[in-house]
Amino acid sequence: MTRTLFIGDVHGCNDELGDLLEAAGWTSEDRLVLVGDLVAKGPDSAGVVQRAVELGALAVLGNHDAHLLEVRAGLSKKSHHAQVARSLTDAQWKYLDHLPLWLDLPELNTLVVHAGLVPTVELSRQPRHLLLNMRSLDASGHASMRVDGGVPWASRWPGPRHVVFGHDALRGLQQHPFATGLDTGCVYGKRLTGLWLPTYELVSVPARRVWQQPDSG
Ligand SMILES: [Mn+2]
Repeated sequence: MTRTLFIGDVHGCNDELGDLLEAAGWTSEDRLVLVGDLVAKGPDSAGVVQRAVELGALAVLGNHDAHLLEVRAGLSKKSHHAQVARSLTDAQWKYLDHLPLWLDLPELNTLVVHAGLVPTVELSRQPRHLLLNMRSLDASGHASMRVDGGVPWASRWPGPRHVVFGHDALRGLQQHPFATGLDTGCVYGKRLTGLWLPTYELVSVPARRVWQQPDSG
């Protein structure tokens, strides 16, 4: 079976992405899947998207990728994202334009989403803003973007499909029976993490520096 390497939130950390591909022993015979938030916060968003284009990587849309598309559409004016928007080529925009909210990889019995899935809701009815932003389920089972006052949504995901996701750098690596969270805060100076399927082998590399302070949005 084709090996597939899933990689957590890159956030413009293109050098670390290269480091991780090398450390993992990824080759062009393998498949590559990015769990969203390719862009923003880090030093080289355009470089990350360019690498994704060139390597034929699959990816899902993250909240920051979505925000960048909104900036281009004139729906948002966040200055950092506007700066990133000016750096992208037409081919790179086209790649971001086509990112799905989730990926279904039946041959691996796996789903990929940026932030989370509400366990009680069927896939086609999952609200977009939750797919892009949720982190927890509160005591009543309602989805929440917060990390306090609730449990990680993935700890309640019943399977049988395994879900690979990102977005929750505060909690870091999450390994639940039917879900793996891969955002280990590279852009905050921590690590960039990958997961090989079907073996479930983890690989990670350190950030080259702190690119952004965690509380700065
Ligand atoms: Mn995110």
